Amino acid sequence: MNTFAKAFLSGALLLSSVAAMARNPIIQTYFTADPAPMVHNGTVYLYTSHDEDTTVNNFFTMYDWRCYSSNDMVNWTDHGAVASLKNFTWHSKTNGAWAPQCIERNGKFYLYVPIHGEGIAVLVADSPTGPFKDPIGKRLIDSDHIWQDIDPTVAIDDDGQAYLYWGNPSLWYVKLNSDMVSYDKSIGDKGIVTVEMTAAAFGSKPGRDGKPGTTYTEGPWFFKRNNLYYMIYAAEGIPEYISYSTAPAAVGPWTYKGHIMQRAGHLAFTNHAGVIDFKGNSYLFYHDQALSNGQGFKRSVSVEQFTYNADGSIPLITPTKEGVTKSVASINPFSRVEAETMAWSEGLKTAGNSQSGVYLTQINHNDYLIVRSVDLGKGAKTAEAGVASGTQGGRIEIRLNNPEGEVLGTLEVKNTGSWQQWTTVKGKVKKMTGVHDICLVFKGGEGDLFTIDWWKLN
Ligand code: FUB
Repeated sequence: MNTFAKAFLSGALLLSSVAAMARNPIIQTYFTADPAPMVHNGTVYLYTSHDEDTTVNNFFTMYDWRCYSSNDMVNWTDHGAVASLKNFTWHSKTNGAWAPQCIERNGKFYLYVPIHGEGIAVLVADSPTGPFKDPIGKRLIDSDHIWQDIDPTVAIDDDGQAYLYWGNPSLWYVKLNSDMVSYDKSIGDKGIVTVEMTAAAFGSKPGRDGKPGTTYTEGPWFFKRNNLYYMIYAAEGIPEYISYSTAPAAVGPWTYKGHIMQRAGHLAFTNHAGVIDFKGNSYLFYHDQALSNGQGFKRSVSVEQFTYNADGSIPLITPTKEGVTKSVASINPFSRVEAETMAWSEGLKTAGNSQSGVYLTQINHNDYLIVRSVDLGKGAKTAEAGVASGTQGGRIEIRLNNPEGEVLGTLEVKNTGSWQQWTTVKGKVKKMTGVHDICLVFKGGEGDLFTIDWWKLN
């Protein structure tokens, strides 16, 4: 078991008494932060930054950006690291892959990312999960304050004008051109507009220099809903609240509206919001330090469902372990379910390559995953899974609800010759009808047992 797995396990053991119920944090295989959800074609794509398992120099240790997707808001499919600092050739940073956001325009996906200390850059892809490429070969935002150029947030207004906001502790914006990779240089300072930071706009708090300032700190999340423009942001320094302001137009003037999420026990010293409406519900994504048992440089994305007040204001939202309790769709197990699709797991990691895509790895005895809201229909007779093992193999127990639930069937996995030599294993399952949570529990001897790419019922 590697260092991460051990660290994970100690956190997981603390959580284990509630694991059967816990839905937050929503990703357990990696440390994820700075959530940026994007709704596209009935699916939520969640872009995150990624806190490495090993923190270097007691500071943010972040090399790449990850993507997850969900159709039901309780199960998340891991698409791996979709971009990294290595996507850019014009800088020399080996750390600093901070808070991203992606948006679609005319069938292309634009991923805006800060490289801490190098400013804000953009990548483009034909699919929400990449591959992403650098279309301009230089930083996007040409400013003289690149250390403060972090946390880009982007939205396209109804008239087609796209706005990119960003910044810590100031807030700037540019009007992106329709190509999404350049901006209108005719406004502001060579195209960059500095937002006026007033107490009325962002609440009042002494600045770092002791002079009057505002609560705005970083991590803006900009969007429009029902003719109101919202700016949600991390506020009030460290540890951070999440607060928000609204405006009648994309460029303001902003009016401070107060807190959305206050400080709470398992939150980290930073926080970072992403808000979406999906299938008739509203959701606030944020990050906490629950999984790392209190390590602020090892954060994890969580999500809460909430309801806007009738006047469009946002209620105070409590961070919970339960998270989203109601799925808005069910999983069809009669077509291939990716093994990296799950609501909860313990002890597992994902890996990927161009041949196999993303798969589950570091599977040890008693590790498990839970897939929620699986529609077993009229029942299945057999199950199968795509597996590989370079060692002794093991078995997959298919159980109802949780690791102690009723065993529906077992799949035996033998050595397949190598970790990339994939084969399909099959077994019988008990008939069970209706919608249930399904738990795959992995059993075997010492060490890594096998890897699993997908499973399905027949
Ligand atoms: O994740 C690195 C930085 O921490 C982000 O850019 C900020 O928003 C804060 O979450």
